[in-house]
Amino acid sequence: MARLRRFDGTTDLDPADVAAALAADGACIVERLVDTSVTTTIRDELAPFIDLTPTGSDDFTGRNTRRTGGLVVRSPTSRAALRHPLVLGTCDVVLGHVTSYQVHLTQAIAIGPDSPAQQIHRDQWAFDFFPFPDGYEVQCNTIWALTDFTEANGATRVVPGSHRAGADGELRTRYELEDSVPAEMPEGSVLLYTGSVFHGGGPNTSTETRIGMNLTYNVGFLRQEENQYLTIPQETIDELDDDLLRLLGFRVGAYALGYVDDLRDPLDVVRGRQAGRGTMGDAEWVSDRLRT
Ligand SMILES: O=C(O)CCC(=O)C(=O)O
Ligand SMILES: [Fe+2]
Repeated sequence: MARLRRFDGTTDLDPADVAAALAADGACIVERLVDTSVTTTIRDELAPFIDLTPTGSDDFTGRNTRRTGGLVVRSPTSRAALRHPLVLGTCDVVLGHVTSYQVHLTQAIAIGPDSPAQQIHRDQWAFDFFPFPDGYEVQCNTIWALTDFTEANGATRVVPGSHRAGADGELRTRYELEDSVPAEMPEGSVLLYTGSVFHGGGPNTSTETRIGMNLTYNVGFLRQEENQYLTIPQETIDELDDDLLRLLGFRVGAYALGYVDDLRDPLDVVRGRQAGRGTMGDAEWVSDRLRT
């Protein structure tokens, strides 16, 4: 069984190397990318919300797993992870074939003791199982270890190389737990993986709760899984800078996706600015395409 490639997050890393590992295997691990003081703060900020989150209602979401969203609102410290330069640099490469990408979802996943494994899946199945061409990535994803991830406590399971297994369809039940390896990593590390690689939450046979922070990104022409416009209240919007809001989807994707009324930029709308003549997305790129 192939192992996952590992990088030392305490050294200076080139996003191109991380992206190359994703192209080769569909997933890789960057160990200790943030200090445990950061993950401790995020855990503390989220604890009251995780406590109030109900457990999942089916096997896929996990009947003893709590999925807590809205992390940009609930954990100010998670915002730095969301825009970590190594992660965004990797997204720039993995999703470099599109005009823009955005945050897809933010979710703390707390897998409680005695949880069975989640079904092995591709995250891109969320798009109604559309069979994206092999090699065409629509998502670049992370799971940050907010606790240590061990095989026993439910470390994410990944099938290295399965991102190139072919387009979807009959593949749906192709991989089982035995085909996967556990993404064991110390707290503060991050697992990066594509939307195409087969993976799933591992079985938690321990007495601890495993907490991961799933921060994912998708191409600007697809819908976001977590609706950021209704998740982030105006008070929080007012605290965030323009770049982070754009990353969260407060922008026009491609040429014209997501504008407001008279072709206004969503960022102008939430900032209370009157737009001039309407802002299109990547107009130059589109006019080039129209010419050729
Ligand atoms: O919790 C995990 O380790 C993975 C969860 C997952 O893959 C999912 O919910 O899509
Ligand atoms: Fe997943």
